Amino acid sequence: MSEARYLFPSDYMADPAPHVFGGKLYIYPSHDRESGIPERDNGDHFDMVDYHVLRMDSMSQETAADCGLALRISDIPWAKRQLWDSDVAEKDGKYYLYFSAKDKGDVFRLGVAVSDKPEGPFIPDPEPIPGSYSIDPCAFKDDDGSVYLAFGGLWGGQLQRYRDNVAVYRAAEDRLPVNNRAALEPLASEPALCPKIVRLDASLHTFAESPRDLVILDENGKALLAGDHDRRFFEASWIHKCDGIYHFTWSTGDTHYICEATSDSIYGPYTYRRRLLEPQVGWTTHHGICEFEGKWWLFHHDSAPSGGRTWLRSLKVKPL
Ligand code: FUB
Repeated sequence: MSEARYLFPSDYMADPAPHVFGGKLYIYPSHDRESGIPERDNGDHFDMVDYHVLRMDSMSQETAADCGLALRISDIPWAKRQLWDSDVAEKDGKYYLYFSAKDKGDVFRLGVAVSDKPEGPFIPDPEPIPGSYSIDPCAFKDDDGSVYLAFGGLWGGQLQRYRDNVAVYRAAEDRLPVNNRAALEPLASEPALCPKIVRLDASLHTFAESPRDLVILDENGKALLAGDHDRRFFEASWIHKCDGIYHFTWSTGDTHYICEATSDSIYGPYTYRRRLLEPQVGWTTHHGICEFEGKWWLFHHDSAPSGGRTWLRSLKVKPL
C-alpha cells in the first residue's frame, strides 16, 4: 500500500466514516478537542462536543473542505457528554446520522439525527434509539435498501458490561478501578466479546430486531478467543461490500491493528482474513473504507501532528 496523506490539517478530526452521495465524497468524523481531562481507560479524555462534515469533490483535492457545524451536543436533549464516532445512511433523499454519546446517567447510547442534505445540519431525535448501547455505529445500506448498524466498543465504550444485550456487569464495573475495565472481558480461553449487528426498521429511527452477535471465526472455524488480542474485536466496526462479499473491519484496540474478515451473509459468521493497518501514532486506530473515483480508499487517523496526544487526532487516507 502507498503512503497515507493527511486530509484536514487545520483541525483535529478522527474516526472517519466516508460515503459517496451525489457523486461527492463526504466524511463524517469525530471532532477532537483539548478538554484538559486526564487520559484513562474509560476514555474520559475524548470529550467531544460537536460534529463537522467534510467533503471531497475529487481525491485529487489536496485537503477536504469543511461543510460546517452539523450537530452540537447541546442540541441533543438526552445527551450529556462525549460525542464519539458517527456514521450516515441515506434513504429517499434524507440523511440519517447515527452517533454515540453518553446519556445523563453516563451510559453510552446510540442516537439518530436527520437532515435533507448530506452535510447537515442534522435534527436529533429527542431520545436515544430504544435498546441501543455502547459506541461506534457503522451504518451499512445493503443492495435491497435494508440498513444495518454494526456497533460496540470495549472499555470506554462499555461493551464489556453487556451479555445478550443486558448490562449485567454495570455495578461490577462501577466498583472496579477506572484503569481495570479489561477485567470484565471473558477469560482468555473463552470466545471474545462480539461486535453487534442489527437491522433498522423502515423508518431508520429504531431497531427492527434485537442486536445479534457478529461472530468472527479463525482459520479453523472457531470463534476468536478473548486472549487473542492481535485479532479480537475491540471497537471501530466498518462494513463494506465488494463483488457480493461482505467485509467487516475493526480495531483490535490495545494491540492497535485494523483487521478484516469476510462473509457471504451480512449477519455472518465472518472469517478472519488479514491485517489491514499497523499501529499508528496514538492509542486509537479507527478507519472507514469507501470506493470513490474507481478506487477503494482506507481512511483513518493518527496523533502525529499533535505530538502524540492521543485525544487530538488527524485524518489520513491511502488507497487500498
Ligand atoms: O473517538 C472516540 C473513540 O475513540 C471512538 O469512538 C473509538 O472508536 C476510538 O477511535
